[in-house]
Amino acid sequence: MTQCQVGVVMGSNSDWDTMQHAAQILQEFGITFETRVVSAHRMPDDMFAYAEAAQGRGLRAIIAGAGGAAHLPGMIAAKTIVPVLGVPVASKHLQGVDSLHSIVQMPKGIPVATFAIGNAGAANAALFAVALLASTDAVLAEKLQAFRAAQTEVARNMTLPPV
Ligand code: RP5
Repeated sequence: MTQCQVGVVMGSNSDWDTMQHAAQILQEFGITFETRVVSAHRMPDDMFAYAEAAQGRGLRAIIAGAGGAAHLPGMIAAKTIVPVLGVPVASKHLQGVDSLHSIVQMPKGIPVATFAIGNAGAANAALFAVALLASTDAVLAEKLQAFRAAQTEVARNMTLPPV
């Protein structure tokens, strides 16, 4: 396996529609990353192996997305001290509120940084990973500042329809 800065994992390939938004941001910032399906309940041994190897492989953050009883981020966090950023994927019946509660309600001692349900959460998890890496990378910090400035410009140029 090649060395990557960030791991993007998810419980199913059905999570990709959401998680691709994390991958796109990482790509935009030139972060090296890998994407994997690591299902907590269908491949628990693989999940533990991935988490246990993460630090030694040089991963600086793991973005983990899952839906429903979304135990993947918390279980990965239980097996590594690499920061885990959890993305609640929208579920069919409860629209991702179940995923959000599953990820955000970690008991004291094992944190998972939890983001919004869906695409915005996936993108923001990646931006958070960028910010983590930017704390020791001046070039990346400049890119992040430029990204923010571009957003500001877009907002400043927003117009509203006449009443
Ligand atoms: C979770 O169950 C996955 O993270 C996914 O969000 C959800 C449904 O998985 P599939 O039935 O689509 O494979 O484990």
